[in-house]
Amino acid sequence: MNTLLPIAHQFAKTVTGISPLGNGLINDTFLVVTGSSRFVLQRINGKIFPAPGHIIDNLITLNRHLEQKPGTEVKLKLPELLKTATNQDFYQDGQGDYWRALDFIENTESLETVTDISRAGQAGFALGHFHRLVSDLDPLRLHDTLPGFHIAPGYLSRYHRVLTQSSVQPERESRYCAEFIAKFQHLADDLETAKRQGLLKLRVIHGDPKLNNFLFDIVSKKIVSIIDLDTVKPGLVHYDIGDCLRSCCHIPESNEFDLDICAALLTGYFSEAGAFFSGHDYDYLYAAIQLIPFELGLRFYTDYLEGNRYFKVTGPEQNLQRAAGQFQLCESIMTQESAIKALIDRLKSQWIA
Ligand code: GN1
Ligand code: MG
Repeated sequence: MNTLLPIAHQFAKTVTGISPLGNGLINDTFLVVTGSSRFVLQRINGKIFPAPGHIIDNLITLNRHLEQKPGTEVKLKLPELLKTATNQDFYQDGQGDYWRALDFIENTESLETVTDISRAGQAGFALGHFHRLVSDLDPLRLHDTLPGFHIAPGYLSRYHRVLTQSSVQPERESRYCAEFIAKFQHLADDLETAKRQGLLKLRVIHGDPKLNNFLFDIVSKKIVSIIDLDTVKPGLVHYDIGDCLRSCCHIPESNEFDLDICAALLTGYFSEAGAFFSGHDYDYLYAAIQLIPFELGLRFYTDYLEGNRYFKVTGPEQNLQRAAGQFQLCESIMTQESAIKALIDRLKSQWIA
């Protein structure tokens, strides 16, 4: 609190409380209470985001785009940047760290697991709505805030580099991860090859649409906001759909993939995105659903081998366990491949003549 107070004061005169918020693995996030309201204060992790100013530029571009959409009902309220006392969009402290403040969207909650199926439909709808709202924003107007993010072949090469330098003794769980990667590493190229071939096109993506980045209104239970916009940048919507599904369909007790949640989520998604999803987009949907948990497992495992430099951990083995969880989820997806593909075909036939 003591070290944070002068930073919070850059954004508000009276500060009555500061407490940690959420459980992000990259940035540091706090809820600041003032005499009259609350806001979110965040230190952007400058070791990971090479140009924090670009995140702020993108947020401004995005908010402006949503403000200028005549005839379109915008059902998501994105957090707005608060200015510092000197009218800046961020504050840079003595260490060179970037701090920004965002308005806190009141009367909302975020969830760690899907508590009932209608929540999954909501998440799909909200992601589809977000993609639809930005479908006419040229992705090249946005900065690439995190080069290499979701580029699976890049994560794989890094893994191979780290592996040759690692002194970690392969214990049981670690061997499972290494063997899983060796067996399925061919998956890493699926989406990037399709992108290079022009089959999948670059669009504006959220980058991190996991369940706890959606805010549900506590009364209506409808999603009213999508937060954590640091990785809004040019990319494939497939990364987003895969990421949303891997987080919503993950049954934590067993690391299995819940197909009913997947069906509800995709149905919600296509009610908004069906209009712009192309035949090729459908063709690569299963590949994305399978790839994103593989990719996240690969990222966690590589970080474990490197000594946990990227994702925050509470213990030295946490990234190893996270990795194993993602690989088990991926296995569960693979065992349900035909059912997932049948679901995709069913949805495709409703939208593509
Ligand atoms: C990171 O910090 P957080 O939790 O919002 C990561 C995501 C991962 C997620 C896994 C920029 O997001 O890609 O899916 O952890 N964000 C970045 O929990 O790497
Ligand atoms: Mg995030």
